[in-house]
Amino acid sequence: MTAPTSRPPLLVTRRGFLSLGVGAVAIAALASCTPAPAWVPPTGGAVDRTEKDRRSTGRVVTASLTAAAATLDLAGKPASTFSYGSIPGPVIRVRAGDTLQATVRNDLPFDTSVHWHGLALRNDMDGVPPLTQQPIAADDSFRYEFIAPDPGTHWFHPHVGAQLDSGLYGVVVVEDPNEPLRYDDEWVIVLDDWLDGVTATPDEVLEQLRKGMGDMGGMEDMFMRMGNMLMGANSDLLGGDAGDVYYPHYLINGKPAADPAQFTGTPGSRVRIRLINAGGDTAFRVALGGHRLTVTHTDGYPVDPVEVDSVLLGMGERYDVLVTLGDGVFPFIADAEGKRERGFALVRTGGGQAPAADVQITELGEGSQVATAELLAAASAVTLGRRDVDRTIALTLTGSMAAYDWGFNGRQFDMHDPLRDAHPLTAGERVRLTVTNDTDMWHPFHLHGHTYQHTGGGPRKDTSIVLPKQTLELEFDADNPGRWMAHCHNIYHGEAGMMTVLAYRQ
Ligand SMILES: [Cu+2]
Repeated sequence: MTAPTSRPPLLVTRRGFLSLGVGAVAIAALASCTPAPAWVPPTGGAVDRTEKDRRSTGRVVTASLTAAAATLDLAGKPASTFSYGSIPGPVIRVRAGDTLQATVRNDLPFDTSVHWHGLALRNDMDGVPPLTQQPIAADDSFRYEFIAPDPGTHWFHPHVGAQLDSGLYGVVVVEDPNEPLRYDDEWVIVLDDWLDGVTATPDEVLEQLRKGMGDMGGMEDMFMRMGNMLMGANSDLLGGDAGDVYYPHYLINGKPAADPAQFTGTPGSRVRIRLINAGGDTAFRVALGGHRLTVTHTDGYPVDPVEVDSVLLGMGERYDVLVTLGDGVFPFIADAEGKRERGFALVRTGGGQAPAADVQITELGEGSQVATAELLAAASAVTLGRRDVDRTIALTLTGSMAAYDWGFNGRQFDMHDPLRDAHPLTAGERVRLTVTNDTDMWHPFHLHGHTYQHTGGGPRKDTSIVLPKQTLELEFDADNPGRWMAHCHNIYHGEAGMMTVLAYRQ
């Protein structure tokens, strides 16, 4: 074992012990008296008891997913990729309290898993190998089975490597048996940045990014493509650098702007739109030309309704909006924030000429109002009750594009030793996370297994944009024992090491 010369070695040999002096002796003694905490395992007693206590309807919904090679049609040009049978994958619908039994068959040429993003489920079904399960090997299958406790718009994707940046993603809608919203129609709209099978594979992108950019000598401010990297993508909304990966396409429900997805409806009808950002490295600012949007939910949880022109979604975030449709043909735009490109679709309720894909709309223009988490307040039914914080965990987002050494608290995560730097929790605690972004770039912070509330009456969420130099204070109740990832949902940052674990002590 090697250790930095400036610090005493962790394993103190007799010789080292004698030569290091009193301070090192004290450290060594302390280390030997503090056994590694015994963590709650992902399966067994505590996890089973928590599942048993979940409100259950007794109804079982079955789903069958096959992850396999696929071809995506990009306006007539085929792209080789992987999918769950379609892009996006299926929309799985359950009611709150139902048990979802989803069999995943792996016809991919590599290991995979399925993570159920946003669901506070039992730990052994969270889909994070090797932390919560063994990976699903090629030609093997795995059955996920869990109670889906809370209503909301959620989604699923692999939690292995950069697979999420292929076509492997789908939607889970947990319906509210006592749905308070009134609407005539519902659209699920999944946004994605696309490169697989066109410019590179996600693995090739990661390999290139890992080399780092080094010192660009000021060149990083110029807007240009360099291989799979995009330089100079800038956004005031995101506090600077908007993203670093070049994507040749931005998709709405699997369709590029050149062959736009179409949504049809009736003038005057009210539509609930469930928006999901399944991208790898792109925030989307979403608007419907000629319409205002009423934000009702984020990350599945209700907020006090707010009317806005557009909504900003970081990777992994979901927003539900209500819109009352006008009469005509309208552009639905998902601006790739800071990247000077867009996803484009059409909403048709009547006759008329379809707008061009590059149409400018006031809803995305100067002075328009954008919904971000800061603007929102949790609906009273889902606020965390007032109580004292039992534990504060400081998570600092660290690293740089130059070195591509993204991490937490200066440490890069190692999936082979996932509990190495785990932050301990005890069941029953009110926990405050202070998430500080010490980097020059925004990050979408995501916590598994729990939905926190932004302090000061903010929204309940599981994925939050953290701007450069910003600190978010997030609180949650530790009521779901197990080992849970907290990570950046920029798939390349996460893979480079911007992940950590919150683990319940036995
Ligand atoms: Cu990040």
